[in-house]
Amino acid sequence: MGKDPKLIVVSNRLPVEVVRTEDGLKYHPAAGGLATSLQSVRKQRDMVWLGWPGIHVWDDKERKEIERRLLKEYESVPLFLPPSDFDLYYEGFSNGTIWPLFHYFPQNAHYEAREWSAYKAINAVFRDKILEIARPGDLLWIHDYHLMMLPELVREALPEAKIGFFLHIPFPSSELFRMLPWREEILRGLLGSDLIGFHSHGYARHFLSSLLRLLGLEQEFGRVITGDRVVKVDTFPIGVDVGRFETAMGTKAVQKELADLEDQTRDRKIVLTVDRLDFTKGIVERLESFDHFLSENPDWHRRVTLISLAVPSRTGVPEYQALKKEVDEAVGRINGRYGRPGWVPIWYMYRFLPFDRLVALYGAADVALVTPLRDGMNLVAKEYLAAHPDGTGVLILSETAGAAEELGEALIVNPHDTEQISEALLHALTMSESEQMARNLPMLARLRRYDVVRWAEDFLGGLEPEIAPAKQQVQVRLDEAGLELLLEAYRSTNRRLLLLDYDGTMVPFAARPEEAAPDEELLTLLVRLVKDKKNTVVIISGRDLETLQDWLGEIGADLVAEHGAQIRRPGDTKWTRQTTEAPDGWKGELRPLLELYVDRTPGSMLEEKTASMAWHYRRAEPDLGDLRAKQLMENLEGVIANTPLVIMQGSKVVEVKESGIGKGRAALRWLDSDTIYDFILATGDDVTDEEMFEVMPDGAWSIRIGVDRRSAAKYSLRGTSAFRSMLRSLVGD
Ligand code: GDG
Repeated sequence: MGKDPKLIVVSNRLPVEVVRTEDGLKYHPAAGGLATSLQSVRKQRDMVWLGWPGIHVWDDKERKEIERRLLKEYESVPLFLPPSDFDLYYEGFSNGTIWPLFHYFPQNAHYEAREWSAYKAINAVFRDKILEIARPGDLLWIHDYHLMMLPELVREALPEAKIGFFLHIPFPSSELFRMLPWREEILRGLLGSDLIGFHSHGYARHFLSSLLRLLGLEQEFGRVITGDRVVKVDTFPIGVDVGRFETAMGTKAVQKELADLEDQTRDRKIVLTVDRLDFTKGIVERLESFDHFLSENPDWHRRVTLISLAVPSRTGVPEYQALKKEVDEAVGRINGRYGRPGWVPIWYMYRFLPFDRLVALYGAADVALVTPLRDGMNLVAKEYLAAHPDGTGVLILSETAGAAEELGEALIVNPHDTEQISEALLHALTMSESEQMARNLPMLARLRRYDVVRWAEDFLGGLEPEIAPAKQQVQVRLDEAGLELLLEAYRSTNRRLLLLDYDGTMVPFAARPEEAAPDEELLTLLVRLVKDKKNTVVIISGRDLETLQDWLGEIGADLVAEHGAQIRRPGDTKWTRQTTEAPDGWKGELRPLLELYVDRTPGSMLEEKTASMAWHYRRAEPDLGDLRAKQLMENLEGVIANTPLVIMQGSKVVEVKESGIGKGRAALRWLDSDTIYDFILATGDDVTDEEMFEVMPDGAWSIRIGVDRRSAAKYSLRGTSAFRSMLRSLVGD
């Protein structure tokens, strides 16, 4: 096919269902939704769909036959999931834990260890199948809450894979999400992706805040660094195939349905609701609102019919059976109370309708009442608008549906507010056609622009390799070829200066600074570098001298502590304090202010060093920490104006220090010495290292560790483990 790489779409269910009937196996393709959206993608690239075919099959011959047909006719690869784990994974963990919790029904969620195990086991079955069919360069697009562990499982086996994940349901606030006993595992599972997509900005924000609060991972413009990888988090609100609804409205079949409907409802207004029968959809609450409307507005009796289509769902689950009973009863009660000969207020259908009939209902409805208590997006709202291309009709939409973020011109309601919904109904039923069009046409224009095809293309585009943002001084990422050049330069030189930062460069950040001690491998590497007579190795750190002494005192390197305030050369018995013009006693004056911030910010702490005082807030509640840091900086700025003190903000730390102390000035002690170095390497990760990069002579290898951002360094390396492997190559491993 085309030059684009193959796309493997992975979801719990295939877009085609295999059903066993008396006449043998039948294949029912699922219309609409994802299946349609990916039609146009199919035209541009090879694509296969991997998922459960909706049937358990034991007979090998039958399996082969299903496999053959699905691949040939539906470009689908069926995955026969082990029945022993299936219910625990599907009804259990997916629909009994994640579904209610993520829809803000924690009281409905249960937490069962064996369901969680089955969930992981089934995700691993998906992984195994992917490993069987994926080729290098293929794109993987994993869908939805049934498969949240899959990205990490695939990543472990295929570190170079391109993996996208899209969540179709809400991602809840971190306060809810943290109730899940396996919350960290789920987050790590998702972080195996390169791109994680959500319907709304709110869900993406919740996810990022869970990453920060539960895993301590920070984000920058939706990019999260985990280990050596960058994971992008972004918003892709799913659209509908507007053209399909417009076209359907013009067909004979739909027109006939419409005529029949009009015949039956005559001059009555139609209010329509369409949902899967699920507790998240707010069906009972909505019926109560309709009840309220009828009781408040007797003049609307006989003039309005509520057509309520409820699609059977998870019918084997007791909670869903109870819900069905509740809905049945509410409908019976309302019809009993208000119904008159010739007028049934609610027409209730509990079934799945063919597409034409559904479209006819959309077309006939004067009002669509879409009031889920929570919904990832809600396609019904969009489909209703698409079925009214002239812009007539009124959409009443719940503020807690993802769609509300895009469809702001609808009548937006709180799905729990009976009074408000009843008023919205009255407003909708009496709305002028010009107001209807003024509201709907802008929404329709948006739906046409960002339809389901654009949605899929947009997501897949986000998965393509990133073009570096056009920033000034973006560093060159040291790829294999670059590292080879560096190595060549290293090997062919004899007086080499290595200026190496410690935290964030040699070791990743730990939650507590004291936990970031060097491991055995690092110590061995450093000793080997120091032992090489051609090297001068300088560890140049912001750490206090005791820690540096304790951790690295024995390796024989030059040590620079506290950003240059203290220096110890190999063989020295003592550290040398670098002098500045700061008056004695400045710390005593500033200490009360800094201590005030420690008291006001739980989890933060004060560190005193020779020439500086640092307020650390890595362990504070993140938002409070950031706020307090800003306040502290402002406060300090006032106090230290016109003194030889400066304020520095590093990674989760605000530091006041004597000016004239810094890694730049410290580095100059070696650069300006009598030795002429023929190879200079400077590595660091944060703002305090920038001063060092700035004083590097031309020809030096200055390398920033971490994702690309503005820096005076010439090069960048992705993270501490990339740095570690560079060290290994330097010593010849
Ligand atoms: C999940 C998220 C998100 C319904 N009844 C009939 C019928 N339908 C079709 C509708 C619509 C679809 O089913 C329902 O889509 P929703 O978006 O409302 O809800 P979920 O199925 O829960 O989907 C949701 C969605 O994923 C996409 O990301 O929007 O928030 O929960 O397309 O037309 N179709 C036919 N007969 C019916 O009786 N033919």
